[in-house]
Parts: sequence; structure tokens; C-alpha cells
Amino acid sequence: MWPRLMRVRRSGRASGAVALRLLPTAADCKQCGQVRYTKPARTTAPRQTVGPLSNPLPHELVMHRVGVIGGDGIGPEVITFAVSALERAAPGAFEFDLLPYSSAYTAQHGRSLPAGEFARWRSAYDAILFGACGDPAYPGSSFGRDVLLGARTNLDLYANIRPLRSFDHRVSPLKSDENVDLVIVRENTEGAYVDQGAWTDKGTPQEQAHDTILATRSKTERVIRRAFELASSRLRREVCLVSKHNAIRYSHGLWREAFWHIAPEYPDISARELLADAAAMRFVQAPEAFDVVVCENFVGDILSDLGAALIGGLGLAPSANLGDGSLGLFEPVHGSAPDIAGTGHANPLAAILTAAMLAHHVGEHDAARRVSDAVYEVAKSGPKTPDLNGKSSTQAVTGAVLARLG
Ligand code: GGG
Repeated sequence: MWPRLMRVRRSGRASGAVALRLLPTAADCKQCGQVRYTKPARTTAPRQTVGPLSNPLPHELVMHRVGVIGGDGIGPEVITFAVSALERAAPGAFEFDLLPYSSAYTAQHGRSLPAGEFARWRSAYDAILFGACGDPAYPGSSFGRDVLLGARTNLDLYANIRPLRSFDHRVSPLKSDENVDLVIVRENTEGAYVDQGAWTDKGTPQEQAHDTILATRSKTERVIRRAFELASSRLRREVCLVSKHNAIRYSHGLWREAFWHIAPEYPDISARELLADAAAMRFVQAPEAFDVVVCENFVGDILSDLGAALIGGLGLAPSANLGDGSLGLFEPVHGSAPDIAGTGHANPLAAILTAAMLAHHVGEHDAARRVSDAVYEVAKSGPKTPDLNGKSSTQAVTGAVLARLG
């Protein structure tokens, strides 16, 4: 159920539903509640300057357009609450467009998306908020591959930024109470996920299958640079390359060369590397020793779940898929959790933290910080869902976050 008061617009194109667009009428300070002056309503246009004389609107008057895909399983449930958090933290700052894509949609329409949809997103949205993919009712559905992996490649969202921060040592399997505060930068468009390979001689003793692990020098360098840039905004200022170059000699060998070629461009960031197996062990033994970790797609996929386990599970693991353009796709790291879908007990915090990353990306920095602070406060001392050893519902946990947002 979408919250009643949410300012949303259902996509006419995708769902055929009636458009509903309510423009904000902000006249007071949304942060302190005081009426200070009457300002014009936020608007979605004009976004870009078209000539030297054009005068873009000040940031605080621009409405950010967000395409929202709940997707499968718990996705729609948690994304609904993530949207509520943005609405509460920055009233009138966002316009949400609900997109109906899911495994069920794919089965019903014979395709996951209308033709040209990624191109439409580029001009229609500032961000996509994505829930989850995977529905056992539709085994083998191409929804996740077409929409999530498809967006990463078609929109060239090459960096998957996955921050992990400890919030409560009681839910961590670690004995040590050292804090985890690391970010995994996972390459998002290549590696083992390029869907290139073959499966031959099926049903014979010669049956063979192989997958290509692709690493293009320019694409590897750009994500490594992104990791160094990110490290330069953090206190620890360290980047660790994780690869398996001793066994995966070509593609991971290229990663290693690219990494050590780029590292000297950032003399005030320390650089080091670990083999993936050693990194997995060090994640468990001394996760506090990591700051920014950069790796190829498959390694990043695995390490981010391992890292999430160290802070108590996927319930507080957000992510941002970013490229060089302004459009980003934001998703909790977790999947669709079909076993708890519809029970009302999915943890909404990863999705709400994801919304905070989205807010930060579009320039709503104050809202982003307040949402993120509220999530960590609730995770520490508020109601908890069963994955964090609590008994509370998705709604109760979200209510605690919203209450902290005023
Ligand atoms: N929250 C998005 C989701 O459902 N992720 C699950 C998944 O299978 N992701 C694949 C990937 O991140 O490559």
C-alpha cells in the first residue's frame, strides 16, 4: 500500500493509470518549521540551461524526479517506506513516478520493459529507486537481468557504491567490538556478469560450460578512479584492490596493472591489494582495517554480502549505482526475500538508507544526513524487525524513523 498522502505520479505510459501530480506549496522553512518567507513552489523545469542567458533555478526550488520500481517480494513493501522517509525529510522536494515492473509484469507482458524505456528514464528522471528482484512464482524470469543488470549496462552505471557501517555490536557475529565502516566499490558493467559464454555437448561426458570475465582497461580505470575519489572524501583515505590475479591471470591481471598505474595519481591516498580469499578472511578477522575496497563485479557481489553479514545482515546495506551522468539507480543490496514477503516484517532500513543515498546524490544533503542519522538511531535503540532479533513490523520500524524526522 502506498501511503495516502504521498505525492506520487503513476506512470501513464507504463501502467495506464491516471496521472496524479500535486505540486508543493512550500511557504515556510521545512527544517525549523518557522515561516520565514514565501517562496515559489518547486518545479521540475527548467532543468538545464540552454544558452548563456538562461538562468537556472536555485537548487532548493528544483523538484527531483524519481522513478520507483518496487519489483518483487519485499521490494514494494520496503520501497514504499523509503519513499515516505524522503517525503518526510524533504517535503515537496521529490516527485515520484511509480513504475510497475516486476517478474509478474514480465510474465504478463512478455517483456520486462517497454522498448526505449532506459532512454526515457534518462530524460524523465534524476534517479531510479529500485526494490528487489526474484519471484519464485516466475522461475527463470528475466526481470532482474533485464531491468537491474540492464539498467547498469544500458545507463552505464559502472560503479556500485556499497557502504557498510556497524550500528549495534549485539547483532554482529564478530567477537570484536571494533567498528566496521567501509565502502565496497563494485564494478557494475563487466566482469563475469557480461552474460558471455557457452554450454556445449549437453548430456555427454564432454559437456562443458564457460563464462567470460571481461575487463576493459578504460572501464576498469574509471571505476578504480571512482574508488580513489571516494577515498579522498573519507577520513581514512585508503583504497584496497581485491582480486584473484594469481589464478584469474588475464582479467584480474589487467585490474592489478590498472590499479597500480592509477594509485600514484592519488599520492595522499594509501593503496594496497589483497587476494580475494585473503580479503574474505581479513573481512572477518579485522573488518575495521578496510576503508574503500574496489573490485570486479563478481568479487564485489560476494564481498558485499559478507561485509553485510559482519554488521548484522543485509538489513542495513544500501547501494547506489552511479555512472558519469546525473541519473543514478539506488537499491538496497538485499534481494526479494520471498519467504517473508507480505508478512509485514521485512526490514525497511536498508531501503531507507538507500533513499538517503539518493537524496545525497541529487543534492538534498541535509535530508540525506537526517534520514541516515534517523536510521542508525533506530537500528541502535529503536524497534527492530526479526532479522535484527526484534519482533517489530516494517511499519513500526519505519514509524520510528519518521518520528525522528519530525
Ligand atoms: N535489491 C536488488 C536485488 O534484488 N538484488 C538482488 C540481486 O540478485 N542482485 C544481483 C546483483 O546485485 O548483481
